[in-house]
Amino acid sequence: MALNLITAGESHGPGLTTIVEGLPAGLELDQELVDRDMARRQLGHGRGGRMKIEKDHANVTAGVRHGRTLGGPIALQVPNRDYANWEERMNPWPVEAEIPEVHLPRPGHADLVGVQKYRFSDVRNVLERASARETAARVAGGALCKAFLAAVGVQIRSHVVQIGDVHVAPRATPVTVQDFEGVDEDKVRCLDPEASRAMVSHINVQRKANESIGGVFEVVAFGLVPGLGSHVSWEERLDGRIGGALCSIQAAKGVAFGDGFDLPGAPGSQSHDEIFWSEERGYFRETNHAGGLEGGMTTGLPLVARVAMKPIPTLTKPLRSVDIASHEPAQALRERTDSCVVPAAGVVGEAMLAYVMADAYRRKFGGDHIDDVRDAVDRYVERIAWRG
Ligand code: EPS
Repeated sequence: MALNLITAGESHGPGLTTIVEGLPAGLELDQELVDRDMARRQLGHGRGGRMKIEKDHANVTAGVRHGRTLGGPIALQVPNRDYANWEERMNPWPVEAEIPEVHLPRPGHADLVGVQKYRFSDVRNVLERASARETAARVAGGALCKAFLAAVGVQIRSHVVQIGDVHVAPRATPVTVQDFEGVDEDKVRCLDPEASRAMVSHINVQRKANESIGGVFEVVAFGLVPGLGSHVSWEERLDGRIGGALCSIQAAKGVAFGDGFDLPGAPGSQSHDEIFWSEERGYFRETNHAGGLEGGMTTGLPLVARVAMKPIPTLTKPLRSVDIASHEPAQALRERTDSCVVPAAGVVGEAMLAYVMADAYRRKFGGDHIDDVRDAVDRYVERIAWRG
């Protein structure tokens, strides 16, 4: 049994829809938890005017009864408050008014290639769906995946480790779930207060200079059992599945697991996690260079992924482009925009990792009711004598 997560919706259309198919029946859900993640995604220093308009809330319209899943597809609706201001321009049906087309593609956005590929003359037909507004729908669905994972003892957290050229200080000890207490209160969702202050002022300086700002977030899953995913075929290797899901986030340009891009420069003897066994702990490791993945499978150590985000491509001082109607040089479309979305992207990363890991649990353990899933996990944990 695989899990599917589908989103639909345009940034300034009537709303976003998410369908999550494949969760077991009997799973307890909490509206609060969904809306909390929706609100967390709207946080972060560097967001623009749109976040003052939206206050995201997901209405469940299918698949749940009295707070428990029924085993069928679950549908979530997230209305776009801003639609009230776009009703003519984004109406699903023809309108009387003359709606001018957008002809100025932004370098770095889907705009130009999208109109070429889909035979459009109006860039808006592309940008509305390409917009990172769609991540609100992913987060709504991801919250359901997180609820499923929590029921089998898995927690997912994220934090920002770099904004522009400002990095967090290297940690003396590996990050734990407890370290994330209060991370959402920090303006850039960073665990290092000194780096956080420097990140905020970097955003302020760059924003004043009409720049957008990229960075890196880290997303961590705690409590996974060893052996999710598989080495037997490339499609089942979790490095690929997780990497694909995280790189599908708008503006994501790279993913690294564990020591990632530092590994090529390290000697082999310091790149792997030696194996130990004791009566008390069973198999254990003292390091996690691999970021919790070996041979495309979870090792049972925290799964640690870092995602590099490019500076977002809508700029308040636009780059050079071409008018697609006249082919004359022109400045790219200038729209209301965010300047830095890395803190929010971390929450989206949680949703994507939650989706892939929930899918991995569904594939490995099956089960029509959540208690069947729990029983199957318990039996497996007992068989491999995993102590967590
Ligand atoms: C986005 C542009 C901005 C962002 C939007 C993503 O929207 P607008 O054009 O309406 O100002 O605010 O993100 C969201 C609306 C959101 O909910 O995250 C883009 O071009 O990707």
